[in-house]
Amino acid sequence: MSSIVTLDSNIDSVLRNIAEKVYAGTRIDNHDAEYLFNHASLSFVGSLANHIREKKHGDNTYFNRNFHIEPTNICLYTCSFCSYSRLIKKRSEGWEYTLEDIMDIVKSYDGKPVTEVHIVGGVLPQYDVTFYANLFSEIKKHRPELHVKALTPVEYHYIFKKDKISYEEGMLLMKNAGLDSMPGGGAEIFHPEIRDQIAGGKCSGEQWLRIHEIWHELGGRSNATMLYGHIESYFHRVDHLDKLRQLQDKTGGFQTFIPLKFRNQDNQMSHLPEVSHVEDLKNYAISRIYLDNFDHIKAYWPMIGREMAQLSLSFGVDDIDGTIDDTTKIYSMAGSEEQNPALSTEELVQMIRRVGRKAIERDTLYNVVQDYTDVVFEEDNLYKGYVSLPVV
Ligand code: V47
Ligand code: SF4
Repeated sequence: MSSIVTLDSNIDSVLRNIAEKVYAGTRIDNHDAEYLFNHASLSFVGSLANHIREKKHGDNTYFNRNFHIEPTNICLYTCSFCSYSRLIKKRSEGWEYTLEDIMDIVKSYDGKPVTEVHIVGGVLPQYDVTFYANLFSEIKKHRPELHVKALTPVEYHYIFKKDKISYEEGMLLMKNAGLDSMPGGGAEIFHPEIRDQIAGGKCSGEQWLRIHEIWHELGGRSNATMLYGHIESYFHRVDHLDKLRQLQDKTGGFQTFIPLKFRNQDNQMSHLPEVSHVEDLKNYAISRIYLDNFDHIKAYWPMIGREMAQLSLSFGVDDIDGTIDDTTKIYSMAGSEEQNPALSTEELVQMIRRVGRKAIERDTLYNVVQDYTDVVFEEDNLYKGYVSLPVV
């Protein structure tokens, strides 16, 4: 695929200037990004984002083989967008896994070719520093090569404060116990005007950023997210991206940025409508254009659905996460199209191929596990000569 944009002579001068910056490889500023959100067409931002995506990765589109473990869905916090948490009052509707329960889940993947376990869930007092340190070292003892991507600054801030240890001491302890990387959750919207209204008393934007910074200083890698499409304005989104870009300039420790679309089923913000697919694609594209120092932009398919994940690959996205194996409930409980998210490796590969991209299985740190370009599946013969193909 190639992306060539010819600039219409009638194009507004601000947009022309932004396009020239992008083609020259120059960074856009916050005003530019807000201008794109407010005034640019979908095709305009899409072309620029696709140009950057192809410059960085060509047609390569990454996925991995992973599973999630959510130790509990009961939580002390009360984030107003959360459909997943059962407050302590409704404890009977929730689950609280013991270390043994979690190890049984890990062991159920023995012999399967997964490379990553993603662990994240609610915040409760019994899941403390000792619990998680023991859990990480048990997983490593059992399956040393399995990458442990676990917990966010929401949990770390809570457990370190409870144990009266500093972020620095705490993150070092986690690293020594076996933590390999940190997922991007808990970021929501950093700006206090919004965060104070939606984040239910959990860690601040500054604390989220500081814990990632310390982790990066220890040599660790992590991801970053942004929960968009609720009560924030474009100013707040750009402010969020700005904070991430600044930290990335300092540490270089972020791998992937994952925009997360607010889903409105069964939460305290259910009265808000969800944003359109056009808005989703614009948001991916502008994130790709603005975050010039992030290698990857990920569309999380259990959240936006398979077809939107395919479309996003023309709007700056180069990664669609993993096989998941129906092990996360965060999005099905919030109203996602994907009620039982699980895709086989073949299905993920076909999803990527059917929009003309190359499927590359990666590990968590983006080392190539397998390039599927020349791999032929039985289904390829079945659909030979067909004009319309199924999504997967
Ligand atoms: O922080 C919760 C979001 C996040 C809703 O790092 C919601 O590879 C939309 O961060 N509508 C957790 N979003 C998930 C997460 C994640 C997912 C996949 C990959 C990675 C990675 C990280 O889910 C939370 C919150 O922002 N969330 N409720 C909702 N109703
Ligand atoms: Fe708890 Fe996370 Fe839900 Fe907030 S988003 S209530 S921290 S489980």
